[in-house]
Amino acid sequence: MDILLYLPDADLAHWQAACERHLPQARMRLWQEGDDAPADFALVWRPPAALLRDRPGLRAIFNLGAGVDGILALERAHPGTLPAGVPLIRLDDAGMARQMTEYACHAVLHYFRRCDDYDRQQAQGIWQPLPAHRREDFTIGVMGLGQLGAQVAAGLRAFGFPLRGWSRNPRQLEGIACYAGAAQFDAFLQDCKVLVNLLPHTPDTQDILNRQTFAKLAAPAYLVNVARGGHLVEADLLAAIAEGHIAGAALDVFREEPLAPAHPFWREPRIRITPHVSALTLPEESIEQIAGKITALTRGASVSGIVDLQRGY
Ligand code: NDP
Ligand code: OXD
Repeated sequence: MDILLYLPDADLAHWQAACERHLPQARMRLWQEGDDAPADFALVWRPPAALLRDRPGLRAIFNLGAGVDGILALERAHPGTLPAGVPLIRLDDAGMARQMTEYACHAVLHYFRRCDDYDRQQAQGIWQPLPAHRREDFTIGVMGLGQLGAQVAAGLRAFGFPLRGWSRNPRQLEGIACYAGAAQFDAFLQDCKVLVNLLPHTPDTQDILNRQTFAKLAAPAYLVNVARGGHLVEADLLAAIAEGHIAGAALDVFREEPLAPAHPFWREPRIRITPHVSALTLPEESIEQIAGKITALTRGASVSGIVDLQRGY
């Protein structure tokens, strides 16, 4: 069995060692420019079109992340890159939900406990206790209740905050008021003090974090965007912060990554920035999951995580 790996900026030796442990029967090679030899499976993150197009023998493509917007954008730009009939399979959690929960809880608690204010006070040498936020007024809305969003909502709920969630199809999650579809979006937003975005980036969700959305939150509100930069209208966030409607934001993802040195977000003290690290792809967990799916596919069994190309996630 031949496996082709493409994962820029990763510790590839680590990935190959994990592959040897979980798929000892496989020969894994790193894709190099000009490699058009057969492969049974491709394990890729934001690959060049030449890696996938017309690849002989390809039985499945494993996306080495949860979000497939990058690879679907490649298909839109170069139609036919994704070979017809070859499933595209995303990572199902694979250790990312716990990381996302840690990140979201940290961001929310940092704001809830007024650490942003105390950081600013410390910078000026000010000792001044501030009134606490009331937990019962601190409704948190989680956009996207999938592999990651559902666990993030459950993790935040453990701190006793009122929790809401929003998805495309109706969901039922213990202790979380669930809303679904465009028709219930406004009701979901109303009274939220914090918005945590865990939607996939699709044509339906592009620019969804915009001035109109912010206006429906309970001011001043806080934003945690850990999904994709394409969800956020950056100028609208800066304007909402300047107007005081949004108190601040924790942003892990950006329209252009890396975020350009001249970007105004760097100079807005109410925005906290991390470089797309809220949930990293973990080699051991990912390869273990993929190995299980390869074994199942080889037996002719079905697997979870097959991307619906029409839906876009
Ligand atoms: P899933 O596909 O498991 O879940 C997506 C959720 O979003 C589902 O609940 C889905 O609804 C909902 N949804 C999709 N479209 C809409 C819509 N138009 N309106 C309302 N709800 C919608 O994704 P994951 O939880 O695994 O991941 C979410 C995203 O997080 C990824 O797509 C990726 O962009 C991002 N991510 C970021 C990382 C980082 O390091 N910053 C790391 C990993 C992921 P339904 O349940 O009805 O289908
Ligand atoms: C992902 C990511 O989608 O790392 O998995 O952003």
